[in-house]
Amino acid sequence: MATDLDQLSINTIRTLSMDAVQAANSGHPGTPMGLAPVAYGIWQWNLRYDPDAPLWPNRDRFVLSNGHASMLLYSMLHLVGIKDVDGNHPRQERDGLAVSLDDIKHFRQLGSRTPGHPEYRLTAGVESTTGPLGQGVATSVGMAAAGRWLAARFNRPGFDLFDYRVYVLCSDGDLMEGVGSEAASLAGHLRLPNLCWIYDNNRVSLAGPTEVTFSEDVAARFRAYGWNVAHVADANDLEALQRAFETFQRTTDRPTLIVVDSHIGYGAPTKQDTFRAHGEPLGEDEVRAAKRAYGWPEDAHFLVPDGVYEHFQAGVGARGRELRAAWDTKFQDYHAEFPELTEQLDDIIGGTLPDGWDRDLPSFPADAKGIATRDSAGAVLNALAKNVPWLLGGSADLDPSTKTFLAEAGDFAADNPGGRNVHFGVREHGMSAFVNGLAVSKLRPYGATFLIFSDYAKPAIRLSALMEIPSTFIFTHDSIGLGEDGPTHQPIEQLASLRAVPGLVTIRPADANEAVEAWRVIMQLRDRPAVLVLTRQAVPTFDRSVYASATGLARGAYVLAEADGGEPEVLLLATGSEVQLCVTAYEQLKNEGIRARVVSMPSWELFEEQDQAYRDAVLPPGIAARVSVEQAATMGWDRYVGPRGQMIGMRSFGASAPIKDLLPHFGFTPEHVVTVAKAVIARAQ
Ligand SMILES: Cc1ncc(C[n+]2csc(CCOP(=O)(O)OP(=O)(O)O)c2C)c(N)n1
Repeated sequence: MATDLDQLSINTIRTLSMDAVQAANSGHPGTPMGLAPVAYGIWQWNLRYDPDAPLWPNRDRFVLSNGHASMLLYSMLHLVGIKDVDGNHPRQERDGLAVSLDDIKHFRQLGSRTPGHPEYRLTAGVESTTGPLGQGVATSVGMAAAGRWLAARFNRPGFDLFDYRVYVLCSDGDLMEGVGSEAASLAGHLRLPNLCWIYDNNRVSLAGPTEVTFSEDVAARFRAYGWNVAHVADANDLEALQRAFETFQRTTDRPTLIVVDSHIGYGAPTKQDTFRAHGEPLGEDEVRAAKRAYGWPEDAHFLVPDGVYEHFQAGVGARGRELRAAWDTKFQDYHAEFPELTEQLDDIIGGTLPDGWDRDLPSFPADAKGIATRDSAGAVLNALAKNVPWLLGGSADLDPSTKTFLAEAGDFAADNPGGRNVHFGVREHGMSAFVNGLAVSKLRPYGATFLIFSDYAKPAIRLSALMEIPSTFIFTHDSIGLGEDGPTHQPIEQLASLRAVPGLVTIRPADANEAVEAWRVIMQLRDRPAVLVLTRQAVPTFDRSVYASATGLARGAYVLAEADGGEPEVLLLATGSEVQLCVTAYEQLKNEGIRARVVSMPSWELFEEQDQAYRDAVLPPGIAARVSVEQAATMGWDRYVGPRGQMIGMRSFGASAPIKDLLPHFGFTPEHVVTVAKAVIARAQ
C-alpha cells in the first residue's frame, strides 16, 4: 500500500526536477513529472543497489534511456544518496561523483555533475551515457547479456555471485529509433530474462502527439520479438507497477516490456499531456500551479521534506547494504574455494589483464605474398582469447569475412550464456551498442563488420569514446581494394570520420606484424575505445630484418624504411595496404639514387600523443617534399603532407572491378608514387 511517505518522495522527485529545469532555464521537466512514481517504485522496492558501493559487481542496473529526462535520474541519485565512485579510471581520481543538492541547483551548468544528459563516469550511479535515443536501450541488451555471461562463467552451486537485473526506462523515441528495434529483436532472440524495459507510453514526443508519427501496436511488436509484455494503465498506480515488476522478476525465459501509460507534465494545469511539457521549463506560474496540485508549498524551491532522505535509506539503502554485505561474505568464501576464478574476477573488476595475456601472440615471418590483415588479426585475436577468457564478441553476420570467430569458445546463446562468440545478425547498430553494454560491464568486447558499415556503428562508437570505455570495433574490407563489390561497399570517408572522434584510437596496420602490435596496444587500453581497420586482400609481410620493427606501431607512426646516406629528399607516408606501395617505390627511388623515407602511420591518434621531439624525428619539419598514400578521402592528410606535398587518395566513391584493374585506375601503384615523389622533390627545391 502506498503511504504518505511514498507520495511525498515521489513529489520530491517531481519538484526537484521542475525546480532544476526552471533554474537552468533549460531542460525537460515533463517526463520526470510523469515517470516519478515508476522510478520510485523501481528504486525503492526493487533495485538491489547499495548506495555506498555504486560499483558493486552484482548490483541491479538502472538505465535511463530517455536521457533527456536526466533530472529524473539526478533526483533519484541524490535522494538515494549514492556515494562517489572510487573506480579505477587511469587518468582521473574518481570514476563518478555523488549528486548533491547543490549539483541539482547547478543542473546543466559548466563543470557540474548534472549535465543535460547523463554521462557515464562523470556522475556516480549513471550506468551508461544516454541522450541519443535508442542507444540506452540497445546498450542495456549488452549489459543484460554480460550478466548472463558472468553468471554462466562464475556462478557455482551455492555461489550465485551474479544474478543482477537490468531495468531500463525508455520513451517513444527509443522505440521509434531503428537501433531500439534491432536491440529488442536480438534481446528477444537471446531470451534475456534479466532485462526489463519500461516504456513510457505518454503519447507525446518532442514536436507533438505521437498519433502524428507512431501508430503501431508496440505491445504486439514486442510479443512478436519474443518478449513478455505487461501493461500498467496508470503510472501513478504503484501497486499495479509493483505487480508488473514482480512479473518481470518471475519470468525466467525472456525479456520483459512493461508498457506504462503516463502523463507527461503530470500536474501542470495547462501543459500536462502536451509536447510543451517535454523540452522547455514550465514557467514560474505553471510550476507553482503544479506544486499546488501536488499539495506542495508553492514558494519552496529544491525542497526535500523531512523524512524523505531517511525513507530512501530505510528502503533501497537498507536492502542494498544488506545484500551487498551478504555478497561480500559469499565472495570471500568463493575466494577460498575457487582461487583461480577469483583471480579472473579480480582482473575483470579491476580492469586489468591477466599475467601472460600476450604470451601466445604470434610473430609472422617475412613473406612477399603475405596475408590479409583480417587473417593475421584474426589469428592474433584467437591467441589473445586463449589467455583472456573475458575477451568476447562477434560480427554482424560476417564471421567468415571478418575472421573474428573464436575457435573453441562456444556460441553465446539463450541455452549457452557462457559462450564467447556473439552472433549479432545483420544488426550493426544494435551490435555496437551491445558491445558498449559489455564494456561497461567490465568485459573486453569486440564487434566486427565491414569498414563501410562503420557508419551503422558510428553512434555507439561515438558514445564509447565519450564514455571512455575499451570497446573494440573491428572493420575489415577497408578500401577500394575489396574490389568487385564496388562503390556501395568501398569505404572512402569513413577513416576521416573515425579519426575525428575525440579519444578514439583508430589503427590501420600495414602487415601481419603490425596487426600483432595493434592488438597489443588495444588490449592495454583501459579508458578508450579502438577501431581496428583491416584488409580483405593479402598484403606482404615485411622483412623486419631489413625494415624497422613493427613495435614502432605503438607510437602511432614510425620510420619503416630509412633513406641511405643522408637526409631524406622525400617522405612517403601511408597506412595499411598502401605502405607496401611506398616500400616498393622507395626501393625504386633508391635504385635511382633518390633518398626516400617510408613512414608507416597506422594510428594518427597515437602519433599525435608522442612528444614533439619524436614527431619531428619521424617527420622532420625541414623536409617539405612529402607524399601521402591512402585509399580513402584525403581529408586530414594535409596536416602531415603540408602545402608543398601531395596526397594520393580517393576523390570518388570507387568502382566495381577486380583489384588489379582498380589500383592502376585510381593511381595506387608504386610507379605512380615514384612519379609523384619526384614531382614533389622538384617542387620543394
Ligand atoms: C537519436 C535522437 N534523435 C533526436 C533526439 C532529440 N529528441 C530528444 S527527446 C525527443 C523525442 C521526445 O519524445 P519521447 O521519446 O516520446 O520522449 P518524451 O517527450 O515522452 O519524454 C527527441 C526527438 C535525440 N535525443 N536523439
